[in-house]
Amino acid sequence: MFNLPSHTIVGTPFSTFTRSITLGLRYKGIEYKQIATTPHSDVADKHHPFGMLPTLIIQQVGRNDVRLCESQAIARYIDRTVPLPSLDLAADEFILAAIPEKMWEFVSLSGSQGFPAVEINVVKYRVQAIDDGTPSDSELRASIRDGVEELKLFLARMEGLMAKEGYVYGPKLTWADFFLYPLLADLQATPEGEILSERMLGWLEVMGELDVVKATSPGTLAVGARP
Ligand SMILES: N[C@@H](CCC(=O)N[C@@H](CS)C(=O)NCC(=O)O)C(=O)O
Repeated sequence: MFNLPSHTIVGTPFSTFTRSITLGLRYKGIEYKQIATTPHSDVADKHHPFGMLPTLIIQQVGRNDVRLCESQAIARYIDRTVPLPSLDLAADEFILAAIPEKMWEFVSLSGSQGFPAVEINVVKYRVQAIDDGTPSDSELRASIRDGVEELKLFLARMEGLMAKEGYVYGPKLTWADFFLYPLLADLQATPEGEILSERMLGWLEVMGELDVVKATSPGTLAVGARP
């Protein structure tokens, strides 16, 4: 293996986008340091033009550091520098997808539709209510009812893009799994996890057996952590 640069990921393990990247880094055997910070902290602002998470800092001897943000751009960097084991759908591996790029479609939908549907509209309110001890469970359920209905739609649509068993694309683990997993692991850790279908629960179980999933769970909602 050629000499890889050093890598530092800026983002709390609680951040779902950050976890998608640490899942990929670990799966590819890329060592990294992690600066566990929240969005819009001084350190997040210093490394990301919009103060968001994550940023990957790539340090190469004799060269200026590169700061790479946007998780899909980081995933492309990881794939280019360490192609194997692959997290892509090769032309002969896809099951449901008509073309390998469908995997990136799934990734993009997980971020653009899934993050708001899971985290912003539902999980965030539930966690706040747990931490504050108010509103009551029934008041909270009433206030997030619309969000939960939207979330059911999101889950059904994503499930429609998935193979019937195994990973998102059946036997082949891909970035699609790593981008959806942190969101649904958070959802499962809340009472609203009750809306998860049998297929999604089965998928979460399969994912939960991966070493990289176990290794990236400290600091997440599922183990009771906070940002
Ligand atoms: N498109 C970005 C989204 C990253 C993102 O939304 N990260 C969350 C934390 S998981 C964040 O920084 N939120 C703060 C904000 O939206 O201002 C990516 O793919 O990296």
